[in-house]
Amino acid sequence: MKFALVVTLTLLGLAFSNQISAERVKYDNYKVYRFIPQTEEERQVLIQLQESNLGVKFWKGVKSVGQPVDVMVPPHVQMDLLPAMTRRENMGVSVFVEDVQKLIDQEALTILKEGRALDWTSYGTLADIYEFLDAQAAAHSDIAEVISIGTSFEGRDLKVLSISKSGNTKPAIWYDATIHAREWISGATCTYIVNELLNSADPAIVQLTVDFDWKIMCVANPDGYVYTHTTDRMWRKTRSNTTSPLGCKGADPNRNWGYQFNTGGSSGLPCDDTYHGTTAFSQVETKAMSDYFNTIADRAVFFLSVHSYSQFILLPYGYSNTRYPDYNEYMRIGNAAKAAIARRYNTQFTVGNIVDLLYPASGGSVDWAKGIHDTSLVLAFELRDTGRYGFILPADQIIPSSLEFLDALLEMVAQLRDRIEAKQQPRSASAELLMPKKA
Ligand code: 0X9
Ligand code: ZN
Repeated sequence: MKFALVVTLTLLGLAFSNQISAERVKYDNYKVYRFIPQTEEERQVLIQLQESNLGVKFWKGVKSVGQPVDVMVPPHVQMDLLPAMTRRENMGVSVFVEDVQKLIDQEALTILKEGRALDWTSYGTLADIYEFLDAQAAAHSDIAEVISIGTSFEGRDLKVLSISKSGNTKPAIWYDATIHAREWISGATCTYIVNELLNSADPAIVQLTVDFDWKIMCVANPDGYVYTHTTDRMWRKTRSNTTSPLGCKGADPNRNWGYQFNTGGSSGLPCDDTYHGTTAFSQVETKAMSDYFNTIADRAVFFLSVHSYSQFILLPYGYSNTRYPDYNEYMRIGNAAKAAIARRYNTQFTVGNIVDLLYPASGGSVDWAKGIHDTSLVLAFELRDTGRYGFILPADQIIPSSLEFLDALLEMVAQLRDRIEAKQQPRSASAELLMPKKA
């Protein structure tokens, strides 16, 4: 009890100081611990810690017994927390990140210099990424354009790069990244893929834009992304106002979609990282994305949402592990993508249902795409790494991560092509899968 009180009070103080300070949030001597609960009781302890949610930030939420949980812990809590946790005999504890601020500082040295174009050896700001997208669209204006699908809470354009050699008649692929602001590798990989789609001479890559139209949103949460550059590298949510008297901002844009909204694995508390918002699509960003997807849903064959970290290929649903008719087909394609990734650098991804691999999480974008539109293929990715650097993946991994992800993309699209061909043969099972259902 005493322990809980001390932790609560110190963390409350921390929550306040973080909220009211307009300065950069610093993480000096914050450590990331990896806990591996060995019993249900130990798992419950972690859930309680997660629910306290004051200053201790879960980089990866509590899963099942035996599965790792990564928790970022402020220095003054480490002394209280660690003895309490390690008193539990079996709980595996190791330090994964010694000093979060050191990683952030190292990364800051590699942020793209002002006025330089993206080169995928450093992370770009939102301005860099938007400039790149605009320049690419201008240079390929016969087949590409940047569409503003709306405006973010803070008034920024929500940009989708549209690539179509067909006059928008071909099957379409939706691909979004950085819906969670701190997951920088997802946005960097996304611009790398855009560059390949528009500039590569490799026939296999050229074919990707011959057979499909692409709608690509490399920064789905621009306000949050800017905030990770200016103020808090560990920010996840949007930046909208909430009713919180503490002044907490933002909702989790991957808990805010309108299918099985608020049915578990999301929070009603505005200060939480998984706050689902007041209603489904309360966030202008998810509203704009879903409105736009509605306009292409009848020819969309793939809804792809890319996050980091953990190296997972995730199948819907996140609200429950309900199996659907094409579940095994999704597993097969996921496993083919996993094998394609491993071929290059032997990077190991794990394939499976969101609930089975992670935790229940309702209101996610892939649940909406699958549940409302039954888009032919719906997958979420969690890119590198498995926790050594977590969200602060060094920039020298942008290119390798992008190359292996491109391999996965080529494989998944090859699978889609097979299904389109199978569609020519009436009554085939695959053909059924490819026919989009009306909302
Ligand atoms: O919890 C999430 O939203 C994702 N993990 S992350 O660490 N990147 O935040 C998992 C996405 C799974 N998708 C759904 N829950 N629908
Ligand atoms: Zn994410």
